[in-house]
Amino acid sequence: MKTWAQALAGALLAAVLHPAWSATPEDGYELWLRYRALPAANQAALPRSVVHAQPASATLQAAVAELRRGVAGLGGRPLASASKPANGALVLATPANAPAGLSLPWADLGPEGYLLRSTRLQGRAVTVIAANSDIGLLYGSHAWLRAAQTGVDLGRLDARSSPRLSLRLLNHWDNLDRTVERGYAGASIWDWWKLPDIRDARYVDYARANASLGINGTVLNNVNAKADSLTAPFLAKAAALADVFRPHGIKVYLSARFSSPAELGGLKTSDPLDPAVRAWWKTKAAEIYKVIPDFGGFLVKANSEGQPGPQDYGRNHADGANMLAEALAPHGGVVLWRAFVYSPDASDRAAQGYAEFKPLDGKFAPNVIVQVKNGAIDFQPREPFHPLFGAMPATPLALELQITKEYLGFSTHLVYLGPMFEETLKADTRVKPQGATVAAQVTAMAGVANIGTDRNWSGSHFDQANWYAYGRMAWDHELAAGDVAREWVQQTFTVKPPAVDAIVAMMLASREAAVDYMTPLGLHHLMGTGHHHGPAPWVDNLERADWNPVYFHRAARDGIGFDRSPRGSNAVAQYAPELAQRFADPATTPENLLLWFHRLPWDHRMASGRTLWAELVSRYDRGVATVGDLRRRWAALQADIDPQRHAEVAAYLAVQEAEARWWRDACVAYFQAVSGLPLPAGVRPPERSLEEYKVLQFNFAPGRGG
Ligand code: GCV
Repeated sequence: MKTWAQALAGALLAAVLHPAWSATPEDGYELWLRYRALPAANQAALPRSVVHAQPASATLQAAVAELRRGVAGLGGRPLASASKPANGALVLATPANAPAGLSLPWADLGPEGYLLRSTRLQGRAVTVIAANSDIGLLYGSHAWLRAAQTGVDLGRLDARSSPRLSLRLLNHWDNLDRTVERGYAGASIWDWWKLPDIRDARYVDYARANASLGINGTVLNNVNAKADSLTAPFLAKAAALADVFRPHGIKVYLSARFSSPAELGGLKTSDPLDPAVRAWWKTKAAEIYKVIPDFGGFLVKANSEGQPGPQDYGRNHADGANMLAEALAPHGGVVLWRAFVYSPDASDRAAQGYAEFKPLDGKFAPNVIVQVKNGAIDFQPREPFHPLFGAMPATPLALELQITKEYLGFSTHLVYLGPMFEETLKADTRVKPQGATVAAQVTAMAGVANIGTDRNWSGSHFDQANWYAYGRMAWDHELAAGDVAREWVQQTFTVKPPAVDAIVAMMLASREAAVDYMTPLGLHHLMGTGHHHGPAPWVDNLERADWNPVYFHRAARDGIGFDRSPRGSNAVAQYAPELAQRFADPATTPENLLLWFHRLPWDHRMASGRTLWAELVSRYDRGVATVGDLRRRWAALQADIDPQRHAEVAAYLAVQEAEARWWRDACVAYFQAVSGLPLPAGVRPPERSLEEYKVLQFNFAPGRGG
C-alpha cells in the first residue's frame, strides 16, 4: 500500500511532466468565493453601481464589500456606490430605505430571507436585492454572487429564499491547546495565544464563507470542554472573535463544562439544584454577556463518555439543562443539550439516547434545545435516523451532523456527504399519517466542523464541499444533494458543462462507495480503536462491550448482524408504529439497513438472488471498484482542472483506493474466517492474511471511546 507521501510525490511528478501545467496554480484557500472572470458574453450583465442605505451598517458594508470583490473578479470592473438607480444597477433595499416605486412582498421574506428580482425602477432596468434586515441583504448579496458564478441569467432574476430554521450552527471540536478532536485539517483556526490582540485575517474569510451559506452561529470549543473556556481571559478571546463575526451575522457560542462551578468557582458541588450553583451560573452568564452582548448560548455534553453532568448528583438531563437555561434566559441565550449518551451496562447502545430522553419530553425550559445526532450510534457511514426525531413533540430539537469525516476516511477519502445529509433530512419519521420528515421535526441544525489551519481549510479540496453542503442544507433542507454539488463545483472548480457533470457524478457516487467498502448492508462500527481509521472488525478486548466492533456485528458461524427486532433488543419499537413494524421484519427492512436491525444466517436470500454472504462480498467489491472508477474519471479531467488541485486530488484518490482495498480485504478475510465459508466463485482473495491485517498498528493521537 502506498503511503500518502509517496502518492502525492508521484502525482506531483506526473503533473510537472504534463503540458497543461502552465495554468495558474490554486491552493483552495478561496473556497467557493473565487469569483473568476465570467465568459465575456456574461460580463455584460454585471452591474456598475450599487444603490444602498447610507451610512451603511457594518453588515451592509460587508454585503457591499463582497459585491465589489465579486464584480471585480467576475467582470474586472469596479462597483460604485450610488444614491439613485442607473440602468443595470444593483439596488439593496429594506422597507426602511426602499426607493420610491418599489413594491415587494416584504412580509413573506421573514427576518433573514431575501429576494432577487430583475425589474424596472424609476424608468431604469435594475436588479433588486431586498430583505427586511441588513443580514438578509448580506445573504441576498451572496445569493446574487452565487447566481452570477453559476451561470444564471442575471437579467431575468426572480428568486426568493428564507431559512426555516433560525439556528444554523457550526460546532468546532477545537481544544484550547489548538488540537482538534476528530480534526483532519491542521490545527484549530482559533489562535488562542494571540487572541484577543491579534485577529487573524482568516477569521474574516471564515465569516464570509459561512455567511455565504447562511450559517449564523459557531460554537468555538470542543464539547469535551475545559472549564477554562469560561474564564475571563478566554471570554475576552471569544469576544474578539464575536466582534469579527458580528457583521456577518454569526453569533458565538461556547461549550460549557458542567462541573465549572466546582472547578472554577471553588464550590463544593455542581449539583444543578443547589442554590449556590445556580447563582454561580447566573453570575457567569452576566459576565459573558457583558463582553459578548449577543452571545448565543451554551452547548453541553453531559454524562456522556466521561463528561460530568447532572446524573453525578442524582439529577436528570432536564434538571441540568434547565439550570443553565435559567441563567441564560434573561439575556436571550439558549442551551443546546446533547442527547449523545450511552452507558456501559445498556443492552443496546443504539436504544439508549431515546430511553433517557423520551421520558423528559416537555420537561425542558423553553430556551433549551436537545441536540440529537443523525443516528443513534455515532456518525457511521450509514445509520437509520435517530428515533428521537418525532418522539419529542414538546421539546425543540436540533439535528447534529458531522461534517468532519471521523468514520468516513478522514480528509484523504473523497466522500461527498450531501446525499447522507439529504437522506436524514428527508427521512420520513411516519409520526404523522401524512408524513413528517426529520427536517420538519427540528428547529436547529449543528454541523461538526471540518475546518482547520490547512491552506485549503478542510484538509482536502473535496471536503470543502461537505462544509458547503451542510450550510446550504441547513438554510434550505429541501435542496437536493446533486444540485448543491453542481453549484459548488461551478464555483470551486470549473463551469465547463462536461467537466461539471463528470465531477458531480463522481461526488454523488462517493458516499455509497464508502458505505460499500467500509460497512455495507447496515453494518456499523467496524473501525479501528480510538483513531477510528481503517478496519478492525475483530476487536473484542475493550473495557466496554459497546466499544467493540464484535458487539455491533455479532458475526459467528451461524450468521451476522445486530438483532434490534422484537426478538432481540426491540429498539425498533422506538420508531413510529408503521416504521417499527417495517423494521421488525427482514423482508420489509431496506437492504441497506438489514444488518443494523437483524441478525441473519449467512445463506439468507437477498433481493439479488445471492446469499447474504455473497451479497456482502459483492458490496465490498463494488465499493473498491467505484473508487477505482473515481480515480480514472478524475485522471480524465486533467485538462479541465488547475494543476495543483488536480494533482492533490489525484494523490488523495490513490490513497483512497489503497485504503478501500484494505477495508475490503480485511473485512472479507475476517468474515470469511468467522463464517467458515469459501469465497464466492470468481471473487478475488484478500491480498494478505487476516493475521497481517490484525497486527497493523497506528500511532495516531488517541481518541475517546471505542
Ligand atoms: C467529542 C464520538 C467521537 C468523540 C466525540 C463524541 C461526541 O464518540 O469519537 O471524539 O467527542 O463522539 O460526539 O461527543
